This record gives sequence, structure tokens and C-alpha cells, in this order.
Amino acid sequence: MGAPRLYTLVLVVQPERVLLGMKKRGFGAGRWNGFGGKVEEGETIEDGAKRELQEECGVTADTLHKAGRIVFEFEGQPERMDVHIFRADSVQGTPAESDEMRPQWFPLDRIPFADMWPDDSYWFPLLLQKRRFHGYFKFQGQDTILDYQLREVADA
Ligand code: 6U4
Repeated sequence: MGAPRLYTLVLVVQPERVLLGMKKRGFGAGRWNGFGGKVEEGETIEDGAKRELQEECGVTADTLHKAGRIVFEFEGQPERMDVHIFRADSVQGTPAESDEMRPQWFPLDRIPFADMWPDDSYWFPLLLQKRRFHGYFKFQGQDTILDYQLREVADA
């Protein structure tokens, strides 16, 4: 099995609310998620995260905080995803719909877990508590978690 491919995921979290985007096309379409995508050649992971946030919902983050790192494996698919997850506390600009995402703020007590990737229910509480984590999730299709590990770390 080769090295996993690098991806980013950014969650904008404010005291009462979190910004999620409805993925309109491609991988994970139909689910609410943070903003992110593949890290491109020649950019740092953090720069890739900021770029995707800007491209997908039109806002700019000055500072990203490392939140976690999760490797995803999909049964029968050779390429694993190494997703670097960041938290942004403040952003500049007003979230706007893009070709890929329809952004919406959700109150922290009404996060739409039923319409998100199933792994999010496991690690979102850690992210909201500003605790750092490393994880691994093995999926069958896009709905079934076959196996997982999740642990807190001192440095994500
Ligand atoms: P293209 O369409 O090739 O330009 P790109 O925007 O670079 O794609 P995309 O949208 O395929 O990448 O990236 C997938 C996004 O979904 C990344 O932000 C990581 C995220 N993601 C993948 N599996 C996930 C999972 N199980 N749980 C989760 N986010 C996941 O919360």
C-alpha cells in the first residue's frame, strides 16, 4: 500500500456556531462537512487548507489551529486519505456559495450529524473542546465504519 494522499479539512468554530458546507458534487456529495480538499504540489498543508476554505466558501482565515489528523481507508480502494483537520476561530468575509459547497452556520447544539460523514460524530466533540486527536477509520462504502481508532495527542 502506498503513502496516503494528503487532504485538508477546516472547521470554522465560533462560541455559539460552526460553519459547515453542503457538498454539492464529487466525493461526499450530499453531506455537510468542513471545507477542504487535496493538498497541491508546492504548497504547505496549511496553505492548502486556507486555499480550499477561500475557494469553497469565500472566507479567509488568518490563523488555523491544528486539531487532528485522520487516515481514512475505503475497503477495496488502494489509496488512503490522510486528512489534516484544522480549526479557525475567526474568518474574514461572508460565507458564499461556490460550485462545490453551500455554506451554512449551525448552532453548536444542532450539528447535523445524521447528514455528515459517520466518523464526524466521534471526533467533533474533541475538536469543539480544542483537544487534539489522531485517528484511523476504515469504511465499507461511505456509510459503514468497519474499524476505527481515535486517541488524543499532545500535538496534532
Ligand atoms: P477535486 O474535486 O478533485 O478538486 P478536492 O476539492 O481537491 O477535489 P475533495 O473535495 O475530494 O478534494 O476532498 C475531500 C474532502 O472531504 C476533504 O476535505 C476531506 C473530506 N473528507 C473525506 N473523507 C471524510 C470523512 N470520512 N469525514 C470527514 N471528511 C472527509 O469529515
